Amino acid sequence: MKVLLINPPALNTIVANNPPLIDEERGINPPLGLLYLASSLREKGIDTEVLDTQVERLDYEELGRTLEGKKFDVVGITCMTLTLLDVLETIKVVKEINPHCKIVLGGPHPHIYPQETLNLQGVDYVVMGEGEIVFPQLLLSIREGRSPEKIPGIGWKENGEIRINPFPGYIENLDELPFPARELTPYHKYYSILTPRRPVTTMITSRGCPYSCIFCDRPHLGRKFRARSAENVVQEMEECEKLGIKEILIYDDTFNVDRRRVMEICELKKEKKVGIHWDVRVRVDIFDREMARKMKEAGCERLHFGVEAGTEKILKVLKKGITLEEARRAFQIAKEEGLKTLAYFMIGAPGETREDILETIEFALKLKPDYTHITILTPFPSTELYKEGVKKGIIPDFWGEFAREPQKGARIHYWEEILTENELQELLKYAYRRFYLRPSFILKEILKIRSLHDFLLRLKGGWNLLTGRGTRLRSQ
Ligand code: B12
Repeated sequence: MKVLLINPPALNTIVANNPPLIDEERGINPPLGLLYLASSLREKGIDTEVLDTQVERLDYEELGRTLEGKKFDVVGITCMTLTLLDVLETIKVVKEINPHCKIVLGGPHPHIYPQETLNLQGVDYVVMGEGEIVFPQLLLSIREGRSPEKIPGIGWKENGEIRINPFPGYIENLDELPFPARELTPYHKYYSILTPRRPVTTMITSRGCPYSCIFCDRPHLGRKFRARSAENVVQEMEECEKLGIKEILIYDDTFNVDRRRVMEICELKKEKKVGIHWDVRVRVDIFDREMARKMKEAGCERLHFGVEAGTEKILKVLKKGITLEEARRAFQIAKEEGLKTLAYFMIGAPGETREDILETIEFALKLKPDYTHITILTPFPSTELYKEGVKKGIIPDFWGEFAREPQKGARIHYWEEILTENELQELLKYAYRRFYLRPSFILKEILKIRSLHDFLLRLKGGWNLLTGRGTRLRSQ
């Protein structure tokens, strides 16, 4: 049995009020979830290939031509709510070339909407939650022509009826998982605009987040913080270094939940002389000077902090659980210890006025981060914000609608109780101009240019800022 795992093209992705650079211009990241699956399948002797259409820059015609030369019995596709249109287009191409192959979808979207996803044309199975344990079991049942009725978290169609097995829960010991099979993708091609070092890769050292921000939900990975040991993390870093990778972007929801583990990772990395650079996402309230020092000594380059708002009032509404003072302190420490910073903010929260947003913009400027990423608060499916909005009638159940009938031009609904979407768009543009068109920032960026590619990306970003492009849905 031959399995092909596909990261679909990002040609119809619904982009929720992005900053001036759209995803692909910010860099191309490996499809980490698929690489985890690939190594688990290979460990079980299942012949597996990964096709990352994004790094190969394939459109649908080229995808078709690439598939014509391949043999495969099962195709697994990773699926987010905002990438669903591309997933469906990919299924069409796959089924045209190989009508008998089975299509399996996994990722956040089928986890949230298993029933709706199974109702879509061409979808044979969905896998909820993490796929490393159950996907190999599903493949075995497909090979043997058995119904997957005993495999937890699997959804499928039987005699025209949709069946969904209860969700299995999360993988407890992440150290038991084999490292992602980076060698199955052209790993030398991944890059990020945040760093001149190439190639980059991504990594996950923990799964799950115990905090309760109303705007965020990752139900496919859960709320319980599950962390890999320092030994396991540093060993993977070492392997990345051996592959010639120059920087690792660590995508844990919150890297510093367990302080002791952070210290151990940094110490062990230094001790084993693993020199590779890295960056992480951390919370301001559980960050301190000693942690910053250790991270810097261990080759950490950049810290991403979710600050979200510049007023205590909105921080409370968002249930972020941090204060402005904690944010100020964290940025000061990071800067003093020589770490670069990226601050995330959002505008358009429930109860937020124009004055609140202007205060947030001023606060963002005062923190003096190296980069700022601001978005209009997007109610993502299954978040507390989304559920509240639908319950109160402030937004329709538009993601539910989209999950049932995915159509191009689908519109994201924002929290328009006080400010309209247009007003929020204008404020967003204003915020970006205030931050990125400061002479001090422009000069710093010019000094960072290392290549023509770098220069062109930055030029494009600047142009988008001036013209306001990139702040709208890409599918419209
Ligand atoms: C890194 C990351 C990115 C990276 C890389 C994405 C990638 N290809 O991996 C970048 C920056 C490119 C990115 C972009 C986007 N992202 Co993103 N991203 C993440 C992040 C932080 C980590 C993903 C990750 O590596 N997880 C670790 C691995 C192990 O988990 P996983 O990928 O989910 O895979 C596991 C399971 O889901 C499952 N699985 C996944 N695919 C499949 C397929 C099969 C066949 C099977 C059986 C199982 C399976 O098994 C895997 C192994 O356990 C998550 C948040 C999170 N904590 O997950 C958001 C997240 C997935 N992103 C999200 C979004 C919205 C986006 C964008 C649409 C944002 C936008 N532009 O507006 C774009 C879409 C880009 C695109 N067209 O592909 C949302 C998705 C929400 C949703 N309901 O769908 C998340 C959950 C964040 C959030 N807001 O809550 N993202």
